[in-house]
Amino acid sequence: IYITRRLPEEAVAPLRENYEVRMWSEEASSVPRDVLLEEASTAHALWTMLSDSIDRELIEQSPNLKVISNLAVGYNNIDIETAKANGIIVTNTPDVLTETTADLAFGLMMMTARRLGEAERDLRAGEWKSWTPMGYVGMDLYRAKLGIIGMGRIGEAVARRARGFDMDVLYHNRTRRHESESMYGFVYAELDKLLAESDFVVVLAPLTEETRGLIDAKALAKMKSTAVFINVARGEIVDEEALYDALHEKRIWAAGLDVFAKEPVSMDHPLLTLPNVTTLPHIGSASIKTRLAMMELNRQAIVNVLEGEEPKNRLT
Ligand code: 8YV
Repeated sequence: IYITRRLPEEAVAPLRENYEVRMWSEEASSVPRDVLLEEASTAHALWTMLSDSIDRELIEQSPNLKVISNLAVGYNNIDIETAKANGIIVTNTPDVLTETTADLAFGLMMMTARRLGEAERDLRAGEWKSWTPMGYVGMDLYRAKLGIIGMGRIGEAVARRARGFDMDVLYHNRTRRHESESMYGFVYAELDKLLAESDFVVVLAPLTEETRGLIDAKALAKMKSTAVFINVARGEIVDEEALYDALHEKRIWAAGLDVFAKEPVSMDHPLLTLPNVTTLPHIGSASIKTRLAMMELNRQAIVNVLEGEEPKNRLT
């Protein structure tokens, strides 16, 4: 079994009893490509992260591989079709991270709309010289209209939280969620209508060929000048240059980003120069309980496949 990032020993130890486990040991870096290729070429199982590109080249030169278990619900880092064609089982970690990621989405909405990061940074920098009547004024969440693009498990968990803030919820999704429409009063909208009417536009869709670049200059132009845009899904869903222009020219009010097209984001990324951008380092699922639960799912799936049993959360 090869593990591509250093994981806590408690998550890995149960595997060591019955299997030969190798793990990339550097805490602060992801495994270099050449090491990953070398390790994968003899491994029966790979425990992978979003930062690993599990592509055709890797899969085709790893003849022993039976299972790839990804520490994420998203799996856009894995060539699923090639894995399938080679009889490799791929699994992910849905459900256990839903509520934690929805909490983060709400936190980022609050941070961005009420300028919390900026306010804290200024205080720590000694900039709190006096209170000013219009200092740090932002946008309200309560009774605002929330538009959710991608109404899967996490989207719905965000929408449920919004009820506590008396928000109206619009959603756009490939398929209608009739049950939550009638149970919670969430309203389906075509994308253009959602963009035009929402005070908060939150992206929670997976990265697919359909969603890549979905939020482009045209989509941003439809949004209100007072809108707050939030992305806790994948950076590539947004055209970052178009987002920069819209924010710079104040055609939308602010953006909160937990994700970027290229991660970790480079310090000279233009979006980081804007005062109306709030950023986080991709921490949607980062609670202790959730990360350990995700690891347990991965570990169990690897054992299941290696023992000839059916794993949960099978993607191929
Ligand atoms: C990842 C995520 O778990 O689950 C996903 O798809 O984006 C995060 O929760 C995190 O980036 C670790 O890979």
